[in-house]
Amino acid sequence: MKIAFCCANIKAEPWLQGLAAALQDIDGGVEVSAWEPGAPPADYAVVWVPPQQFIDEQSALKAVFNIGAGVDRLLELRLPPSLRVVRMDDAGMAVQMAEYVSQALIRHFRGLDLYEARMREGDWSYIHPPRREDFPVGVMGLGVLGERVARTVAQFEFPVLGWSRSPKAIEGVRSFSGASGFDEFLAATRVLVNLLPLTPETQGIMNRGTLSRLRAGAYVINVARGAHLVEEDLLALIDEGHIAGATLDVFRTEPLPAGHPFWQHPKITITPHTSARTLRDESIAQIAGKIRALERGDAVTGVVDTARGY
Ligand code: NDP
Ligand code: OXD
Repeated sequence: MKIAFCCANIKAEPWLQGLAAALQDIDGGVEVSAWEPGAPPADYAVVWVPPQQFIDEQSALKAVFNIGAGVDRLLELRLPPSLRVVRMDDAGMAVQMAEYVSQALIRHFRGLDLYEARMREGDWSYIHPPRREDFPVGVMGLGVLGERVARTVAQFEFPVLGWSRSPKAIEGVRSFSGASGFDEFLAATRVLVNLLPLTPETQGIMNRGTLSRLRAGAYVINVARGAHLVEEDLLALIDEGHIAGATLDVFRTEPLPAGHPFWQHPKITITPHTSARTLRDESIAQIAGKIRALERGDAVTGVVDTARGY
């Protein structure tokens, strides 16, 4: 079995060794190599933002494994309609996302930034504790990551709402779905968490129109994709006082360009697309398990519906 590794900006060697070790006992043996133009056809591919040439040349793939949860960049390529695209599902990302969103929410809710500034000035004074009921958290996208985030936040006894394409039954989460449920979801939300995939339907979904419908004093946590947010609209709504601030992990242009207003904005906390990193060992174990399942003819989870876009 041949496996081609084609991941932009990722050191190949540990992946090649890890995949070879995880599949060493497969029937007929395994050869894992970093792809180069003109390489012989592989049976499986492990990719992150591969070039179109890779897809065009590798026409015998039984499956392509995307080593991230989001497949938006991969689906920008011309893919053969029959190509099976498999994304990472969880593989250690859900717990990271839950801790990242929880810290952003709690930091805002408890006023920890303000305390930090006061402590530096030797100011030993308290902020009146806010009421949890006044901070309903709305999670857009209740998939592998969003559901985990919603359940975790519910543990802290915040009211939790969720919005997805299809209705969900998640304990402690009020579920809204589809276009018809969106307005009610927004109107009831104070802290908006975005965990949608980037698709033509969700591009720019956080804009003046939608963000204005959130409860006054809203807070935005974007951990999905930069193109979900109309950045200028967020800045304007913060200036106007409708939105209290934001924690942003993803941006329209990454790395965030020098001079971008987000770098220095006092009400915006930024991180460099790091809320849930791909974990190599967990990902290799998941990919190897799925290759074994596919070889046996079994179904695997995480297969992308390329027409739907996630
Ligand atoms: P899933 O595919 O498991 O979940 C997607 C969710 O979004 C589903 O609940 C789906 O609804 C919902 N959804 C999709 N389209 C719509 C729509 N048009 N309207 C309403 N709901 C919709 O994805 P994951 O949870 O694994 O990942 C989510 C995203 O997080 C990724 O696509 C990626 O962009 C981002 N991400 C960011 C990372 C970071 O470090 N910042 C790391 C990892 C991922 P339904 O359930 O009904 O299908
Ligand atoms: C992902 C990401 O999609 O890292 O997994 O953003």
